[in-house]
Amino acid sequence: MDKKSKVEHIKEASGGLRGSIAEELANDTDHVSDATTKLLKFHGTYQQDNRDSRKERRKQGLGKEFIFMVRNRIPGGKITADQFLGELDIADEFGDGTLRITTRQGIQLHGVVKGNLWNTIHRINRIKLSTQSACGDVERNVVCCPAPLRNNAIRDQLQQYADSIATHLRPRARSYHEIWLQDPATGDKQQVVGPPKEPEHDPIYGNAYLPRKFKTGIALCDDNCIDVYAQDAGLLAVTRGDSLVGFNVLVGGGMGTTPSNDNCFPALAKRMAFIAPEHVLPVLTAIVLVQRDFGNRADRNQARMKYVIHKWGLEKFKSKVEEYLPQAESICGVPAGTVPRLLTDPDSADVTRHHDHLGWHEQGDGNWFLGLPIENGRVKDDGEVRLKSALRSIFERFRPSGRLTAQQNILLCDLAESSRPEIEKVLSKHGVPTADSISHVRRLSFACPALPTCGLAITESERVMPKLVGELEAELSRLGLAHEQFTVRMTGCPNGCARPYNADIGLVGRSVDGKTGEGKYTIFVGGNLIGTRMNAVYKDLIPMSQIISELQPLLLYYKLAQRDAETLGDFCDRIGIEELLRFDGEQRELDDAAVA
Ligand code: SRM
Ligand code: SF4
Repeated sequence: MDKKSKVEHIKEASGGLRGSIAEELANDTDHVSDATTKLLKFHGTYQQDNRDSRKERRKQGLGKEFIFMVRNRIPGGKITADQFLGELDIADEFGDGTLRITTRQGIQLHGVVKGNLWNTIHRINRIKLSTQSACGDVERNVVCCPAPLRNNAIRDQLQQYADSIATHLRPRARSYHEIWLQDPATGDKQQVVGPPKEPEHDPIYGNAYLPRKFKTGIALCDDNCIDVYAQDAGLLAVTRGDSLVGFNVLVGGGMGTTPSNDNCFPALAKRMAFIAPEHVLPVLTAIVLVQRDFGNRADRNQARMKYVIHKWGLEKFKSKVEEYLPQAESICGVPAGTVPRLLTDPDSADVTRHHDHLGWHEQGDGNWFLGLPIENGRVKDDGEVRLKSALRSIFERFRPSGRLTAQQNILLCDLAESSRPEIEKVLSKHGVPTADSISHVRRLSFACPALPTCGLAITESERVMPKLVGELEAELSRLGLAHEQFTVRMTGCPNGCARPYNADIGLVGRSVDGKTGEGKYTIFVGGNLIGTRMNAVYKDLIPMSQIISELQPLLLYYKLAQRDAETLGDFCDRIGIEELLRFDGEQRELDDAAVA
């Protein structure tokens, strides 16, 4: 029998995720214990430290500068004007003054000190958002296509599924409400929202929750903007005309990997079954129960559901899900036998397209939405580009509803056509670029936060991406390739938070030069915009300053040998890494000869 990992013991002994969180919040230290750090994740917050200040503080004999990241769980990224404005206020008052739209349609606040943590999470609940289970070994934020197309009932239906999955798979423990919604200092028992009605016993999570995080996403075949194949459980809508007829259920996607460990790998989800729309909750519950009972609880590097599927094969996994259906039906409160005991094979429907939803679009109800690019999701005022002020002004004056996208952008929705010129004026006055004013490559690229907040970051990511994209833009223009549409996604470590492993170009931080401090990256090529193909390692340990020159021969080859409208990822996949490297070598020899 495998020994359980330390985190398993902490969860089991926590009494419904309480542990000593309340006591530690009340003391006057600047940080919390290791066990509380682990438990706080379930409440939506990570203890971090400012990595920029480490060296200087060490010189001064000081310890780490502890800060907390606070993550909102926002199913489908649906947010009201008051909520967005509330988040801006909270970030100004308690955080570092920025908001970060995440790759799962959430919002993160950074730089919250421990003394402000309770107020931050309390205030988030006051604006009727939540951080509960935004992190931790539970169902994470459910992602769903955010486009507010009102003339297509399917979009609204998908959002309703996202909301009901999020509610159903939320932990039943009342600890979140006890800790964050009543003031421990004054004993103020006033609740912002009532405690959940369910008893403390959690039929889905038990007392040890899941072995690892679990992620669900809902997409349309012609609009895979949420990367459905990267989810633990993907629901791909199968439609006939304007009706939703069911979902293809995809299982076992995930991006995290440890390159030095052959047993760790990123994976695209596998197509398991076709289900009727009304069977979503019981089938998803059965999948979660299988992962709960058979996921690896000894080794957290092997604990995601993709490894259960890898070990068993898809057929055995599917049979096990079928076996768990009666239990799942009972938990969901639906009559036994509601879901056929043998799940149907997947429908042939598959992902065909991707949208970023940027620019102005008619919603189908006479109103408009504007998809605004937010570079790497960071909402801030920075020199000439005063994005945060522009968004504050637009939300205050025009009161749009907001939708956050899984590419870290925002859709400003339900706007009257007459407001368009005024909104454009606000954006231009604040120096905010719109989708039409930036290059294709900048529009489609994104990066994870990495330094200085992420404790796992090896290299820079968000902070270096804008400059790198600038250099790539110059190279693409030089080669006449500026019109091409492809994704470049960067992360500061192999965990894959910006989903780099199915991008046309993925850049993954691997190490840092001991002398210069420059980050070195693995370059992956050959994924695609629609997220259905993994890429492959092209070059490893490339210093940041050489990434563009290392890509030059590949881009030239693409220019010379591209077939019709072949995308960069399709081209790399067709040619193959070996031949791409042969061409690269040949070009370098020619260049050397020219210099000689
Ligand atoms: Fe992530 C851990 C940021 C989406 C895979 N992720 C982290 C932490 C919390 C670092 C940590 O554990 O100490 C990062 C916080 C950094 C900071 O300072 O903010 C972090 N992940 C993010 C965000 C903010 C990246 C972004 O650019 O937006 C995303 C928050 C999403 C949200 O709102 O819930 C984010 N993370 C993802 C995704 C993409 C997705 O879900 O679509 C992935 C890949 C998919 C997957 O889960 O496999 C992802 N994050 C990871 C992993 C690797 C998991 C694994 O199976 O190995 C870790 C590390 C871990 O869990 O041990 C991680
Ligand atoms: Fe941190 Fe790595 Fe995720 Fe980037 S990919 S946010 S560096 S864990």
